[in-house]
Amino acid sequence: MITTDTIIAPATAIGDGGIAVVRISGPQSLSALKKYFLPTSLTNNFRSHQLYHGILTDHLGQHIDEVMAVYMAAPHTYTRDDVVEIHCHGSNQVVKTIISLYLHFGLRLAQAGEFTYRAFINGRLDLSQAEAVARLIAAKSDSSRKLSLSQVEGLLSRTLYEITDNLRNLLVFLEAWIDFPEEDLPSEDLLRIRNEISRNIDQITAITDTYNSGKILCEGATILLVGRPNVGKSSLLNALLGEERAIVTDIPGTTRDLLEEGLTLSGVPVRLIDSAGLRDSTDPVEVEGVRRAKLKLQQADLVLFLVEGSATVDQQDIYAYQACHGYPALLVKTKQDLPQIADTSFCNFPEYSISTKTDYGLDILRAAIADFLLGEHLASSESVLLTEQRHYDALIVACRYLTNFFEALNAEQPFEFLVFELREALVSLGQISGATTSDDVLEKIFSQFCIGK
Ligand SMILES: Nc1nc2c(ncn2[C@@H]2O[C@H](COP(=O)(O)OP(=O)(O)OP(=O)(O)O)[C@@H](O)[C@H]2O)c(=O)[nH]1
Ligand SMILES: [Mg+2]
Repeated sequence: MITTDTIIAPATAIGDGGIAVVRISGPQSLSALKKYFLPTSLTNNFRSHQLYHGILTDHLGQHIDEVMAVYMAAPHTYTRDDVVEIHCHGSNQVVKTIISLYLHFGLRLAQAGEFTYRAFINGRLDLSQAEAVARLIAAKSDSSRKLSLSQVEGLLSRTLYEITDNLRNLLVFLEAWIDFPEEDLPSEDLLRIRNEISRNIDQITAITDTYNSGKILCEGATILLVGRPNVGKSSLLNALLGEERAIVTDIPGTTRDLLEEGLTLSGVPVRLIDSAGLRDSTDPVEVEGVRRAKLKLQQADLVLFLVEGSATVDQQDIYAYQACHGYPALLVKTKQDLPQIADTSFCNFPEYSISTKTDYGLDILRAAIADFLLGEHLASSESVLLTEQRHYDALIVACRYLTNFFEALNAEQPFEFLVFELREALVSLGQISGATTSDDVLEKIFSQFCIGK
């Protein structure tokens, strides 16, 4: 991708709005602005980072729109190149006219993510930060926003930079020793290297351990409500949602299909799925509902297995229990407002009692779900939480090379072997920051951005 020409794109979403912003980046930014923008102050000497009011005209001097414009001189800009932003009225037609005016002038329409790509190439962001920008734009929950922002601000990058820096120093040190094959490494150096590598392995493992939680906080967890007909699954869905979303009746077999709703439970974004009551039915609609519910079990991050506290446990409960067995699950005893007679000793999931009539136990259940899904990572917005599969994979590979290194060191293998493992670990870590990422991977990552970012 060429990175030295001047690009233009709408920076705000297509559609009607109060204002829209057109962004220009590259060496011709200022001359492009001066060519068609007539500031009310009649200045021709635009001060950087100052907003000017004026009229944008076309090449015949015809008014296009009354706008505000800002010129931002490199390097204190998003792309680190000269940037101009034109704030016009938020009409598609105005934006289109401005863009075609400047395409005619000689600017190029930016590709998706190209502004951020320039920020990356110019060293303003590393690759993991650029990816977090895309996540931030797409964030659908508050936790996802917070996590993405902390990554844009460099929380993960800084931690990985520290590790990379340490490994690089070790590499230089060991490479120097290769030139003296007849000499042994002093024992204090050996000890130091061993300690440092094992500390780095621990640091990386601590980060990879957060991947599940990070993914849940960013993308949300899937929770499936399971139990025999009439236990109160749809009632629980409604209670957690705070609205009468699902049909509730006292007729067993009311819910036939999967019903999915998004909500936030104690700060954790979840997709709650109500399902058909599990039982061995002959009704073809119900059979299909049960089949779908069982299929969903495999994708659930957590299963809520419901048993009616006010009824004796029967064969259908056992049938439903067997379907949930082996999946991460909590037992929820329902209808606590009625006399409790269910003997749940057949089930070894952690047990909670609720009533959707009195709201008894719902807060405790919410907290238990959040705790189950995130555990120790629940309140740790200050620490690194991994959200990208790509980062996770690279860290796992890096960790493997470091473990090989550690073993080779203990086995007193030649320095050449040690150096090889260390170099490979650094290549893997560099894939996260973008230092060693191949062009096609870069292209794939940036093409997922929206136009104008
Ligand atoms: N007393 C009492 N009744 C409840 C409670 N929760 C649900 N019920 C009643 O139990 C019946 C069944 O509730 P649903 O929520 O439809 O049960 P379900 O598990 O979705 O049933 P299916 O869709 O048929 O599988 C309804 O009559 C509800 O009013 C509760 O906490 N206390
Ligand atoms: Mg139901």
